[in-house]
Amino acid sequence: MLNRRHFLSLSSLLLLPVSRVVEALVPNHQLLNITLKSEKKKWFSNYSPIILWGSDVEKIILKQHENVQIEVKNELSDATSLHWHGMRVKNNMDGVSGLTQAPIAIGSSFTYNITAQDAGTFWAHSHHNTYQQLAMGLYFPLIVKEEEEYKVDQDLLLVIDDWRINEHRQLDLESLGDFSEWAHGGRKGNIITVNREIEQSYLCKVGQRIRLRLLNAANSRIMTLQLPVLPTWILAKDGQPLTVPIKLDKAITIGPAERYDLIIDVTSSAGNYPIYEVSTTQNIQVATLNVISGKDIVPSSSSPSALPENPLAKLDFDQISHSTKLLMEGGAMGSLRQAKYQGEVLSVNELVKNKKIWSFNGTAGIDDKPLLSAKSGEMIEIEIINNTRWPHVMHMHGHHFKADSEHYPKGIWHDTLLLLAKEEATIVFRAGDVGKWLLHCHMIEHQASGMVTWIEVT
Ligand SMILES: [Cu+2]
Repeated sequence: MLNRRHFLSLSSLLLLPVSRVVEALVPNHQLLNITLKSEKKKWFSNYSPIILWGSDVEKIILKQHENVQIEVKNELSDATSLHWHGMRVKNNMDGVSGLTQAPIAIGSSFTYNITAQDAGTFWAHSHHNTYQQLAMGLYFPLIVKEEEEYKVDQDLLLVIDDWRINEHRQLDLESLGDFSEWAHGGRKGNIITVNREIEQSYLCKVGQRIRLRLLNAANSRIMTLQLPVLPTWILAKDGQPLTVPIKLDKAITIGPAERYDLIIDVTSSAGNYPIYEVSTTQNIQVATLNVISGKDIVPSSSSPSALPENPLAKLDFDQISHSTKLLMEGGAMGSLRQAKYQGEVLSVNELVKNKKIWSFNGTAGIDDKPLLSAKSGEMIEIEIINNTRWPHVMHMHGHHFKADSEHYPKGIWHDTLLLLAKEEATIVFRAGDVGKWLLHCHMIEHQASGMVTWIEVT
């Protein structure tokens, strides 16, 4: 039986305009056109629609190995660029404005040439004035389907975001750039959406096996999701399959930009099964699985099979050619006294005047020199030392790595890694394509205020 709340959310779903899901299913050089523009969402009755930044696509679905040209037209009121997070693209397609491309000016276009090397759950998001543009919603998910279909009864995608809303029920733009937040845990929103809607509900049937793709699109909120008590496994992380799916029997923590693919077996009876975000004292209901009777025969709930491996280069831990440290310092209650900024050593007071408060190896903001330079194919090891009182979520562009972190199943791949306050972790990867690859904190206010470096592959 649907209660009134769920009836409202289901009926509002039916009234939504049909948005565009671009499926590029014809291999080889298909051209997609995407327009970046503002969009209106009727989230609050009795208020004008809220205006977000987005695009004319809801998501992109590609097939593994497919090559596409994606012409991105910028109809926003600011220059921009798109980064294809987790996708192993050529460096000049990586979308980092100021490093791998000039920003796409207002009214102009840029064509990204992308080959979907790996199947999995990825996303595209702004990499220009990111702390503003990401907070305004400039992103969309990108799913690369396995060559051979991985059979489930439903494939659900939940892109979870938090938004800062003001008293007029519009995006609170005035608080963008609040430096106190930058020096602490970053910008947090006051409402949570799934797939850019409030109170999403998903219809499932008893007996179904569901692939649930989770993506944290927030600027800085580290989310902990309490899923329904149903047999659940982790199938993939950051787009890369686990060799053996691992049973999940507790809440799952997802840092900004991280993705998880889960398998959930709906073995219980009909009813509403909420998903809560429980990282704060408030338990926020973010979505509901609305389970109705179905197959009648409840599955035996056997472990799901693994996804086929993606063609990542194998790691050889005995052949590491480059070993370096990355010391994180700064932030509120930190010990940072000075740091190099644009070639000059500045005191903390002077750094703050330049909106910098975090450093990597004594440098705040991007440096002319890379953290390290390696030849394509060489093995790299970076020991990350979080000597701050804050968590950070490190994202390596263009590469997946392994890490000796205790919070994650052993031996899995990441493109984004959560490090808690004072934690250390060593990441190991093989240098990929030639170019300049960014390495930064994906709590985007931390990136903006200093936590960014890059590696050079020659
Ligand atoms: Cu950070």
